[in-house]
Amino acid sequence: MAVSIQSAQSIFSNTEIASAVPATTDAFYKLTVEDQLALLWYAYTEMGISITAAAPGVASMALVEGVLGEIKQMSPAAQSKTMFDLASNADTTIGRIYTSLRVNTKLGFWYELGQLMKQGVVAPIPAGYQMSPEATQVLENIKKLDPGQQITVLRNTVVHMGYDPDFSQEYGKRSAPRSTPTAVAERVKTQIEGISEKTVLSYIDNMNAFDFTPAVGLFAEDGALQPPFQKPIVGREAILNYMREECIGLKMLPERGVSEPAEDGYRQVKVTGKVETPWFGANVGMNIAWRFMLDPQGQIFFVAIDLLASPKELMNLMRK
Ligand code: ECH
Repeated sequence: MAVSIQSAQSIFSNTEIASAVPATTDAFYKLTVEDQLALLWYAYTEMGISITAAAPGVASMALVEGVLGEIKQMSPAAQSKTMFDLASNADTTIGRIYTSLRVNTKLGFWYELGQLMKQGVVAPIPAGYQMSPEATQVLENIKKLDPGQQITVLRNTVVHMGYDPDFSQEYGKRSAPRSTPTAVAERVKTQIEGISEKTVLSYIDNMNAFDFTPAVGLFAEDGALQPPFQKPIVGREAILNYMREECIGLKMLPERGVSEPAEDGYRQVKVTGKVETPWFGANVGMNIAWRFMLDPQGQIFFVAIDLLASPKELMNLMRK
């Protein structure tokens, strides 16, 4: 059977992914919007991990200063309604502006609102608000997740707020801005125990330097990248756009891996390690696996990035 993206998706199929994340996210969306907002507030404020001071730097906050200023001027009731409208995907001007923002700017926007809520400048969740038993259960489930999984749930909810007239959340529909790569002299060369494939090492080096053009050059023309819990993004152009949107400030810390021949001269490589987001820095290390399928020319035909079920999975390099 010839290698296809579909067949590559199941390499190292015994990798245990954090399926609690989509399960919790599904349960979250069954709640009322009032409960969703209250739950996010409690989850965010009680999580015990904090956003690093430098984080909003990745967020182009100038783009939302106007909207934040407008919200500050509103009555408390109008402020609550604005948040409700965003969370319920209502068609409002602010909802449309929000949808046009980059992911990091959306996160920065809610970060600022959270600060303003703490200061009492923006309406807080009403004191004594009683969440439904279902919402309390979802909150309890979130608290049991590991920090990397908790921030993934939070991020997903923020990304899906706002009003999108044509549901065009897909990559490739709008182009993301270029970034400035780290100067060559400041780059550190990655070493991964058990891995000598140049393609894999260069992938990590370029990603850590935010040098996305050469990173994408490592992919086959019709290669694919599959982010956690998502469908594969296919083709160099779409992958480049995705990286510019999602990968600024990420720190990849691969630890170990295994490499073995696959059919038709392909090679399958699994690497495990940590990834840090600029939002939480070293406060949260997400446990990650990269499952690469390299073509006979050594190009990346497919790579899946998995959020792992538990730290124990970092040691799971079984060949299956
Ligand atoms: C308040 C109450 C009202 C409602 C809301 C509130 C505010 C919430 C706030 C939430 C902030 C959340 C944040 C979450 C950040 C999460 C970041 C994550 C990043 C994961 C990245 C990974 C990267 C993997 C990849 C690799 C590759 O090799 C290829 C690319 C890629 C409380 C006011 C809403 C403020 C800041 C989870 C895993 C390794 C696939 C990207």
